[in-house]
Amino acid sequence: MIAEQPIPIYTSLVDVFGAVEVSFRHATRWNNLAEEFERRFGRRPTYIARAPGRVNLIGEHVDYALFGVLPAAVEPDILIACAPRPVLRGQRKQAIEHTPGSVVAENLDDKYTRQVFAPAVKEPTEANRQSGAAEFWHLDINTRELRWESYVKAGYYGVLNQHFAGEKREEPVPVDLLVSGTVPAGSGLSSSAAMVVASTLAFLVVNGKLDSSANILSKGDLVRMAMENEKRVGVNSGGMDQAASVMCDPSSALYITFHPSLHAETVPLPGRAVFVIANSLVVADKALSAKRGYNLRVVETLVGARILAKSLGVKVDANERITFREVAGKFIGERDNEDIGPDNLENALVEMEYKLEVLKPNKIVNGQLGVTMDEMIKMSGLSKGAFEELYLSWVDIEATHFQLYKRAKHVFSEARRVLQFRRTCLESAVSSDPDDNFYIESLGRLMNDSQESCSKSFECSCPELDELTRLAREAGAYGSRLTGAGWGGCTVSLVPEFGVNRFINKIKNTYRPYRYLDIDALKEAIFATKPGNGACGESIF
Ligand code: NG1
Ligand code: MG
Repeated sequence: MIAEQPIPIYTSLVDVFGAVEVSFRHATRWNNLAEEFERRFGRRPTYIARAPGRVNLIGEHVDYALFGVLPAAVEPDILIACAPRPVLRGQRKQAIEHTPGSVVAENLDDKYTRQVFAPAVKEPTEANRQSGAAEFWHLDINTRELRWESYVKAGYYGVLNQHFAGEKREEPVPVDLLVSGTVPAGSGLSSSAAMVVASTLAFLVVNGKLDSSANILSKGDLVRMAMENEKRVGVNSGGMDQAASVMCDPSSALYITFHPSLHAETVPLPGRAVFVIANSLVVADKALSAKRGYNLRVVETLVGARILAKSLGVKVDANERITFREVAGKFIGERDNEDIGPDNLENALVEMEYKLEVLKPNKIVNGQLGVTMDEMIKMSGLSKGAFEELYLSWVDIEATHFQLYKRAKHVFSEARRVLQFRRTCLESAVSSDPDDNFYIESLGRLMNDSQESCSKSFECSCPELDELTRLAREAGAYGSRLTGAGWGGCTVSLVPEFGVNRFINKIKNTYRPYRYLDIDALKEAIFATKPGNGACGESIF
């Protein structure tokens, strides 16, 4: 079980990347970071934490319906070099740098300015103390603005409250840290999860919470911590991003399931498959578009699940926000806390596709498949008050019509494509003919179908993403689709290994927004990546 494996702490770069992969480029970047740390803070770092970004190969907008997803770690990553700061004896605690657990955080990229902060001790209330739920430490995190240090603080927050909240009131050490990141921010490659994972890991180890065999942290533990920690920045993420950053393996994707609990399994990818990531350069403003985008989709899919359950005679408690995955399980007799497994699930999805018709409105007006708020409430069988409490009270959305049928059609077909993609990869791994193009072509087709469904049914694409995926297919990709939430950000294309450079050049010449980029910006906008290693740390002696 991957989730139960310990987080690897290495003592050499060869172990971090594997002997074959440790390139001059990697070694140079790690050494430069250590040297720059020494130049800025006057001593060597004791530890470097690494966490990669991720690309979702298939399975978009299905994690919050609790269906499985298939991401892979990418090579771009976040490195955090750190060391405890010595506290001089007799020093008066005037400057913030001398308070317990204070942090001086710097970033190699000078657009992210130096930050100094310290956690404050919170006196727990008696009720909290008794229930054991007390949070002893508080860190101010600005959730209204996007700030780089918020992700560093988010990781630290969880470490403070999990490891320094006991009765003996141990104090966290003051820390200096230096960040180097190559995951482009805001492009759907989850630089946020990489930062939170690396930060969580760095603060654990610099505080001696991971320094012996008695202090082993499992990959699953780190995922759960990072998921909770990232919520501190104000994002209710599904868990895919942190799991991928922590648990991925080279040459494989990760099949992550969330029902009945978090579980991950590696899925080998065909050796000749290269994934090229291309940024549409449209920046998806998640906060602004949430009302009509992400959050609206969450509501549409949750309400759709309740109506479907009702029509199938699946029992749902009055205050339960049942998901499509749970409805599918109950439909074929899955018990609580059971997982019927990929094959049974695939059969259930096929069988259920026809049942989704109940989500269509009685009257289709102007070809529109949407229902109004009143119609939707009526279909749910709930009173207006109960409906609003359950589905609208915790989220801000803006819509006159709700596309329950189209969204469900995407979720069910996408969940099935994930299972087909997984099965195709497993079959390819045991195939006797490694040169057979059948498997890689099948994977490409599934990716194209996913894009079509994201664009037409889930409506989370945009003209630039549609254009870029079309150009990718014309340039020789087996398949191409948006990755991440959509409405902007990156695409991922499956490209034959021997044609990667030609492919990239073609896109550079045909996707208009790339014409205005200089060489460095282009390198960040479009690049090939093979699945990489998940998070780890290196101790420097
Ligand atoms: P991105 O846009 O890559 O952050 C978001 C969600 C995922 C998932 C995808 C859509 C967050 C932090 N992540 O990913 O959980 O729902 O959209 O598949 O919100
Ligand atoms: Mg993110």
